[in-house]
Amino acid sequence: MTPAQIAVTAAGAAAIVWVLWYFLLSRRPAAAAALAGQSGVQEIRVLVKGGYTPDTILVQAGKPVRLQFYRDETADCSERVVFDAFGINQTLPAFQTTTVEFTPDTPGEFPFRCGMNMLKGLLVVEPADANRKAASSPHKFHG
Ligand SMILES: [Cu+2]
Repeated sequence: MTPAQIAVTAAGAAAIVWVLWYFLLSRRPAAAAALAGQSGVQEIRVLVKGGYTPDTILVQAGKPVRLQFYRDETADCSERVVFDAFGINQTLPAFQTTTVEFTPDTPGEFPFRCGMNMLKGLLVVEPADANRKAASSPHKFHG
């Protein structure tokens, strides 16, 4: 690996550790969203074990969403997670964290589910906050 690749890998690992720490130590209610730094990526960790925890995920429209599904079981039921509205049908290996990324452009409520439509969750996309949007312009210069 080049130093740049190592740096990117290390940054990714640090981000994952932060997400784990954040959601394990801060006992949040059902809905949770975190804006991670200047990138404005909304990172949410979801525990997959007999269901989705949290099963309601609150995000803002127009900003990238990064869901970290940790599947803490081998039950076939939760083998896949499906977001019909976003064309996502992702395999979730057992005892691993799988990242699902997309950007919801329109506010609304978008169900997600397992491949068999037994486990269910809901992604709630709220209109982007006008003030926040102005402060996190994607065209901001990175020095
Ligand atoms: Cu299922």
